[in-house]
Amino acid sequence: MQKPTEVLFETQFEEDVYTGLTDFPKHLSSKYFYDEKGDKLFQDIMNMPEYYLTRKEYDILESHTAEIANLFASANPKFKLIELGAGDGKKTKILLKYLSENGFDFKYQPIDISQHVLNGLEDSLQNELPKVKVEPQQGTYFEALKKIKAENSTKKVILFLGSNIGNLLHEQAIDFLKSIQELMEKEDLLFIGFDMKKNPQTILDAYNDQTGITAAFNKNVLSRINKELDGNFDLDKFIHWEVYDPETGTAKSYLVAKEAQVVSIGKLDVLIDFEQWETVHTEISQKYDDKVVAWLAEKSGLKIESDFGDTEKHYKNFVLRK
Ligand code: AVJ
Repeated sequence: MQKPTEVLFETQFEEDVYTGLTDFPKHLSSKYFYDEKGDKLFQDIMNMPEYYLTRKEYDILESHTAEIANLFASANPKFKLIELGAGDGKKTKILLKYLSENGFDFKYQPIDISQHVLNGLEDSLQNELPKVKVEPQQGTYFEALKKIKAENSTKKVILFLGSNIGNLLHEQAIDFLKSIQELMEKEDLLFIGFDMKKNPQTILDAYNDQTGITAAFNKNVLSRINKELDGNFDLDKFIHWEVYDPETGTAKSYLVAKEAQVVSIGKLDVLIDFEQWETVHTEISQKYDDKVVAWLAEKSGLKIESDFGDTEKHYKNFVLRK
C-alpha cells in the first residue's frame, strides 16, 4: 500500500476510494452506491416488505396532501419546489399531482446526483403530469445548493425526503442544514423526512433483508470500483454486516472480508491489503427522536413549524423555517 508521492486523481470517486481504502479503519462513502445498477437496487429495496421508510412517508404525504400543499403556498402562493435527491419522485408525485390539479403556481426542480434517474423522472412526469413545469438539475446536494443561492427571487420550498439526512453524522447534518438555512429567506420552507427510533429489530431488519438485496446494494460500491477503476474485488469474499445502536440511533453498514486478500485497483495504481475479518464501513442510516430533531434544527438556526407523522410515529416529516 505504498502511496505514490504525487497521485493525481481525475475524479472525486478516485480520490475518495484511495483515501478510504488506505485509511484505518477502512471506509467508503454510501454516495457511491448509486450508479445505474445501484439505483435499480435501491428501487428494489424500497419495494421490500422490511424497508418500511418509503411506505411510511408515502402514507404521510397521501393522508395530508391538501394540508401540506396549502402550507407550501401559504404567505406567498407562487413558489419553486426544489427537491434534493429526487430519485424516482414516486412520493413527490402525490404532491405534484395535487398541486397541478388544483392550479397552484409552482415550478418543480428535482436535483439528483444521477442523470439517469433525472431522465427517467422527467419522462414519467411528462407522461403522468404534463402540466407540471420541470427543471431538473444534475449534481451533488452541495453543488445544487450553491446554484440555488446564485439564483434567488421566487419563494423556495425545499424537499428533502426519504430520511436521506440519515446518511449524515449529526455534525455533518448540522453543517448541511446550516447551508440550507443560509440560502433560505424568511418565507421559504424546508420539508424534511426523518426516520424515527423504534423497535431496534424493525430497524435491523430493514437494513438486513434475507433476500440479500441490501447486501448487493452495499457491495455495489465494490462493483463500481471494479468497473470504473479497474479493480479486482471478489464480491463473494465479503459479507454485508449491519449493526444498530438503539442508544445513539445509528445504523451502520459494513463490508467484512471473509478471508485475507490483496485487491488491486489498477486505475489508482494501488494494492489494498485485507486481513481476515477486516471491515470497510460504508453507510450510516441515523434514526431520530423529537429531541434530536429539535436540537438539529436549533443548531442550524431553523425553527420547527409543524410535523406530520404516521400513527405509530415511526416516521415524521418536519416543516422548518428560518
Ligand atoms: C436513501 C439513505 C435513506 O439509509 O435508509 C437503504 C439508503 N441503505 N438500505 C437509508 C439505504 C440501505 C437509505 N437512504
